[in-house]
Amino acid sequence: MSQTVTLALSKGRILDATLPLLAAAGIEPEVDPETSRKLVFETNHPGLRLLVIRASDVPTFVAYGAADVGVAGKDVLIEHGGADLYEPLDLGIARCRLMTAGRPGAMDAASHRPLRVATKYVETARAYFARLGRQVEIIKLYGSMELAPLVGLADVIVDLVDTGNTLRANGLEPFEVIEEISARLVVNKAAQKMKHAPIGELLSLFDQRERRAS
Ligand code: PRT
Ligand code: MG
Repeated sequence: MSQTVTLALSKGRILDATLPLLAAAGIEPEVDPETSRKLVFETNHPGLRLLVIRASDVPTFVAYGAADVGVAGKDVLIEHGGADLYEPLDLGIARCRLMTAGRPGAMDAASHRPLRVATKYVETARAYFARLGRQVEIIKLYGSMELAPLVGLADVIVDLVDTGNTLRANGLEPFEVIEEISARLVVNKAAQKMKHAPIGELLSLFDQRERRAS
């Protein structure tokens, strides 16, 4: 990689799952991004630097070319729209499901009025309930969606579910799967042309790991 490639990641699950893939190829950040307050990290690979940003900002940074490549959950990509990005690789990491959930029977309780849905996935939820032909009122939240049905803010939530422990701990149950989620590699469309070789190298590095793991 003679040109520098900028890879956008987010703290938490995405970083936890991506750093081992890089490490397996001998690539290490200069300092641990999980604990550092820095936002830009050089690596021991002269052609690769990392940006560590909010998960939901990854598609935006990559779409505008502020990062060449990014790792983002399919949930975030669906909500973003994604038409302005290439999505060449399913990394198969950070898996979960985007689901509807609520108190038992909550889907049927509100049959005489629009169902109130709390979520941070406003566009995805709107499209999902439109497909079902169900009238909804969507309430945008930025986190702790599980609280909404408990305090009467919403009938149901649209949120990510992994083990289901968070739902159970709050007396909620999962209803229907909207999407199976995993982390994807996304690429800026101009960078794909301008930095074809180094981006291809990065892709094959992630791809090989995926093949060895499966
Ligand atoms: O925190 P911030 O608002 O900056 O971003 P974020 O919360 O989106 O980041 P992060 O690191 O929490 O999630 C990044 C990505 O990880 C998501 O976009 C998903 O693609 C993926 N992922 C995989 C998950 C989960 N599994 C997951 N279980 N993201 C969140 N969760 C949460 C879920 O929202 C719920 O609160 O975990 C809870 C449910 O887990 P269980 O095991 O109790 O069911
Ligand atoms: Mg979070």
